[in-house]
Amino acid sequence: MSVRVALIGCGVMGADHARILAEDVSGAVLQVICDADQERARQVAEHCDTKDLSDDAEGVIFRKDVDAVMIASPDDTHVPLILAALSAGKPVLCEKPLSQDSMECLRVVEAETGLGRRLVTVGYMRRFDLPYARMKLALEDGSLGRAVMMHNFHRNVHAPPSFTGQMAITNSAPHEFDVVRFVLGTEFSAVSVFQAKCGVSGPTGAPVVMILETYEGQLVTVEVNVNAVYGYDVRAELVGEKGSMSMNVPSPVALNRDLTSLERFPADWRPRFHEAYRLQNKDWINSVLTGSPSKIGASAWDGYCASAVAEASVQSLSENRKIKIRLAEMPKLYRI
Ligand code: ISE
Repeated sequence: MSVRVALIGCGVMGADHARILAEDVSGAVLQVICDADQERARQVAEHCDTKDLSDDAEGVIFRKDVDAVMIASPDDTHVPLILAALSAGKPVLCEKPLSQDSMECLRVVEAETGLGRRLVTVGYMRRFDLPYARMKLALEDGSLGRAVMMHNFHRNVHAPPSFTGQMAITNSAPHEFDVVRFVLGTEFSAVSVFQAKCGVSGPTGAPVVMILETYEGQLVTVEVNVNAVYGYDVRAELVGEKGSMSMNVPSPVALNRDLTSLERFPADWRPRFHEAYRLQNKDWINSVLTGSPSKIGASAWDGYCASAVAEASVQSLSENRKIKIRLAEMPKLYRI
């Protein structure tokens, strides 16, 4: 049995998802690739041996020969397309963020709750990244003791010119907001945000540091620097009462020669998280085949939480004060 997938959006992420589905995930068939830029869609389709192209996003969602929908189109199209997929009763994997507006995220939560079954997965793929999974396991098996703090570093080489300083918070940091919730298994209660002063930032914004508190009394730091220049460097250290766990990144190997130890940083997130994307997409196809929601993949509720924390963080930065994070009540559908 296979899952016929409609892919909507084949920019950087969509093209990567297309290749992963076509080459790395058995049980998935790329039934149709949809993009406003038909030439771009044709190139991706050719590479993935997909016959059918379209520029009608809503149309492909309702096609009878489409079983599931993958959304990798611009952020502001995510919620309308997810709502269409829900009205068609089709499972959907949508790239992060669910929406930059937490109230808009709640529209998806409400629609899915009304359906009474979970069909939405949000592409916070770090849940499938081995180092984060090992941290979660170290808390579950007691080897670290109770979690006390988690320090997170999220550094991009350069952000695109369109990337304002706030997008370091609304576009990049939601990865940490989600994966820290996943690892610690708790919610954030407050956030304080600070921004450095540095010349290199320009319109894309200087580095930001967020200090988050959890309802369990833990402290979480998140540094996002979208102009780190030296490499794509994403890592974390989890501190427990019995010890700590840090990540050996960027590379699983170091080349040692000429009195030097060399590790290379990737230029962007795709090499660093290739395996996480593959596992996420494989897990999603399996959940569609079995009809039971993933135990790891981020739900619409998780997508709402990440966006709500991002909004509070933007408010903290602009008002230069600590902001309490107040979430809506979690519907029963999302209680595992
Ligand atoms: C980008 O959208 C991603 O999702 C990457 O994983 C993240 O590292 C990058 O900062 C974001 O801009």
